[in-house]
Parts: sequence; C-alpha cells; structure tokens
Amino acid sequence: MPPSSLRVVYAFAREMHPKTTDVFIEYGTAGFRTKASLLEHVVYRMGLLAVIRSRVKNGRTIGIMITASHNLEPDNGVKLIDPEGEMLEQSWEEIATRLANVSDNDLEATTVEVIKQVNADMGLKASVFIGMDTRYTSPRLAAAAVHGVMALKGTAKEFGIVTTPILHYCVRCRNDNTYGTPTEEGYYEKIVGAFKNIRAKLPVHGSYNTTLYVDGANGVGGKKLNIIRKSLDGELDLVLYNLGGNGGKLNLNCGADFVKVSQTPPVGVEHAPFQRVASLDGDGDRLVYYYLDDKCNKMHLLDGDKIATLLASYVTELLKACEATDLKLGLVQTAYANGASTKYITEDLKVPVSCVKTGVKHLHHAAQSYDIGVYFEANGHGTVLYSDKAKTTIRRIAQEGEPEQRKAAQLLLNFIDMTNETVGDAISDLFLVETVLCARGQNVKEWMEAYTDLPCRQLKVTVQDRNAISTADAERRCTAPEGLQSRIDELVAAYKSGRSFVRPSGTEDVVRVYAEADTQENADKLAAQVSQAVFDLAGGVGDRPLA
Ligand code: 16G
Ligand code: MG
Repeated sequence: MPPSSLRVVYAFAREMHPKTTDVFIEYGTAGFRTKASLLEHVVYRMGLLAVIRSRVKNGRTIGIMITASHNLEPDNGVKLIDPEGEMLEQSWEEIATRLANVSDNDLEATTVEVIKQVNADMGLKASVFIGMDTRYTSPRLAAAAVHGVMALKGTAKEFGIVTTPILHYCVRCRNDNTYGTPTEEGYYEKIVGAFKNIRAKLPVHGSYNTTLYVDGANGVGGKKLNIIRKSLDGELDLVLYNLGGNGGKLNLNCGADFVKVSQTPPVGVEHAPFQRVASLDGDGDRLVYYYLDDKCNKMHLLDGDKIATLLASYVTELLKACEATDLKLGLVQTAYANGASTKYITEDLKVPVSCVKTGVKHLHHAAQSYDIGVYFEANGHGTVLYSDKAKTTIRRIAQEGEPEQRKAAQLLLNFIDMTNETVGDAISDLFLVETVLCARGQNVKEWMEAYTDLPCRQLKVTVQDRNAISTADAERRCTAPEGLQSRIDELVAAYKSGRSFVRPSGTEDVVRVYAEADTQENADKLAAQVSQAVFDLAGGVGDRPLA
C-alpha cells in the first residue's frame, strides 16, 4: 500500500477522533490509562498500531482491550495483546506512546514512519480482536478502535463486554487452535468443562463447603460468573454480589483491589462468620479471598501469595504422585509478596522462588523459565504456566504410567485445562482454588493456617516528580534520591521482622510505600515513618503523607 493512501488515517482522526488534549500520555505497566474523556484519539491510534503489529506478525491476530481494571468509573484505558495472548512486547511500548502523542496533523507521517521502522508488509491481511469492560465510556472507545483498524484495512472482530482474560484467551486460540476455540463459549467449555471433569473425580469431603460467595466489583467478572453459575449443577453454589445493578458503582468500595489495599470487606456483600468470599476486580483478572471471624469483626485476607502457595503445593503433590521428577516447578513473586509467604515457599514447600519487578509482563516472563511456573502478585493477579515439556511428560504418564501415576497425571491434565495460561484470570483462578480446597477437604480457615502473614501496610505519597525515585533489585532497594535507602534501612532496623520499600507507581502519579513488621501497629508505624522519609527526601507535595 503506497503511503499516499494513508490519507484516510488523517481523515478518521480529524472527523471522528480528534486529539483534543496536549497532556502527554504513556503506555505504562498495563497500557494507557487515564480519564476516559482523554482517551478517544489514543484508542483510535491503537487500532492503527494493532493492524501494523498484526502484519509484522504475519497476519496473526492482535487484541485490543478497553478497560481501566480496578480504577473507578470515570477512568478508562486500552492495552494491546500479542499473538500468544501475552501483553504487548515491551519494545513496542515506546512506539505506542509516540503514536498516541503526535498531533493529528503529524499522525499520517508518523504512521508511515512506524510502518517503515517495524518493517510491516502492508499488503498482508491483518486481524484484530476487540473487547471491553462494563464502563459506560467503553463502547465509544471500542468504536474508535474499530475505526483505527478500518483505516489501515485490517479486519476487526468485536467481542463486546468480556473480561480481559477472556479476550487474551480468544487471541491465543485464534492463533493456536490447539489451545481452544476463540469464543466466549469456547472459553467456558474449556475452563468450566475441566472443572466439572475434575469434580467428578474428587468428591466433596471434609470441611469443604460448596457454597462460595463472590464480590463481583460491579464489573464484568461477576456478570460472566452469573452465566457460568447456571451451568454448575451444584458442583459449586455461587452466591453473587456486586453485579452492577442496584446503583452499585464499579470498584467503588468493593472489588479485589479495594479489599487488598484497604484490608476491609467490600460493601454490598451479606456476611456471616467464616463464609468463604472471593473478590474479583473490575475487569476480572485479579482474585483475592477473605473471611470474617466469628463475630464478623476482623477480616482475614487470602491474597495472591496465599493463592500461589495453595496452587504450587497442590501441583507439587500431583507431580510427586505421578513421579514426574524431572519437571522443575518454580514460583515468581514481587517485592509486595508477604515475607512469611516467601519463607514458607522456601522452607516448607522447598520450591525455588524468584522476585521480579511489579507488572504482569515481568512475572509472566520469569515464570516461563521453569517447566511449571506459578506466578502471582500479592494483589491477586497470577496464573500457572506449563511448558511444552511439562505437558508432553504429563500426557505421556496419563497414558502409560502405573494406575496411581495415571490418576494423578489425569488430574493434572484437567488442572492445566482449567488454567488460563495467557494471563492472570480471576475466573480460572477461582476454579483452581476451589478444586484444591475440595481435593483437600479444607475450609477457608484451614487454608489460611498454612502460614501466618506478617502484618503489612501500604501507603502512597504525592511528590513533585515520582520519577525522582529510582529502584534496583526488583524494586526492593531505592537508588535515588540519595540518602533515602539508608534512612529506610535505619527505620526498618528498629522493628522485629521489619521490611519496607518504596517505588514510583506505574499507574498513578504517586510513590507507593510498603511496610511489614511483627504487629499491625508496627507495620502501620513503619509505613508512616517511611512515607515521611519519602516526603522529606523526594520532594513531597501538600501537607503531609496520607495515611
Ligand atoms: C497494573 C498491572 C499490575 C500491577 C499494577 C501496579 C498488569 C496487567 N497490571 O495494574 O500487574 O500490580 O499495575 O500498579 O500488568 P502501580 O504501579 O500503580 O503500583
Ligand atoms: Mg484488572
């Protein structure tokens, strides 16, 4: 296609999706995310970029997801999904940022420049899958994405309202039909089908209870579970709250992020003591569990670390039972992982564990270095990855092993089918967790007892320029501004089991502070002191650090 025909790129921009703001926007940890009103031109341009990316990948399908995850209703966002269902390759983030920020007048020339730079053959077909969350601004943005795809003569397929992980799954299936059928129904068939298969083999016993209460964050995840619920025939009795009706607002005082960060139960859920409650985030890619004590006073949180250890220990058990001893399982965490979980993984589970920077792409990548890699952020985003070697070995044992080995390998195969390996997925993770609890006959309190979390606290501090903070060692140490790390070291040394780190947020204009210690009071005190140090040494803005 000669560059002259790219005039339509400009025409669509000017007539339909003009750039109306000069605020610089960056492709961050999870794509572009800001006030929905500032995003229409950005999403249009991501439609263009997705077509270019598809052509660079020989016409394989690329995904565009319109969502701002756990952010509140007025925000929105957009991220690209690569052919394997993974996050966009990092080297393209800069290209996305460039394309998003040029003026309408320069858009055509920049598009031509990008096409040259990445060497895209514009004569090839291009395919783009588009999905969106439940925000009222999402349909308009999805339409902008479609126009971007049309402008460069790609083919757009709209999935309507889906969870982020469903779209990742469909992109993967479209490019690799051995993974499944690239439709929402195909997703249910595979994940829920595997769950039912496994339930037929593992009868309910012990203190496991098939009733699960769910906080849907008033987002898309709850809606999809409501579809799934009807097909569950009593294997799991889902009681769903916060499904978006009754004036409930997306992520407002509910959802996985709220529950994890505030360490408070969500509004909108009727609680009874020791009920097992799962809380999803707004786009259905994060999951945490919690329960309240006998008087419904205190909340006990089972976060991403608890889920990771539960899944890793069960998979390890099955691997032992099928004697697949040459398969190496490893766990990946971030600095936010509770210190007690890391200790438990190393000393009790005896599983190798690595620590990487915040952001799913880093965890996903690190997990690929194991035969079986379990990765979770403490905030509840994570999954399990199985290498080809692992799958082949397990399949072979399921066919040729001794009866006991075969049984374990067949369970593992169902477990693999229940896993969305493309990205962390609240729905898939929920079925995995329920499977392990059922297999062990455990209630939520027994699950909690595997190890005791150290009390922790997260705070945020507003500073003039959050990028004045640099970190190293997977964000566990701070290398700038000068003096901050030694101040943190001094503060931490005064607390038993003390640990703290600070990092600039990738999604908000703040510096995040994390602290843990032997008691909640001490964790709170340490977090407040470290926040003060950030405020003093990194150019704090406003009155004082917020609690
Ligand atoms: C994004 C990331 C999440 C990370 C969070 C950190 C993806 C899909 N999501 O939501 O993994 O934990 O950002 O946010 O990568 P922060 O940088 O503001 O703390
Ligand atoms: Mg999310």
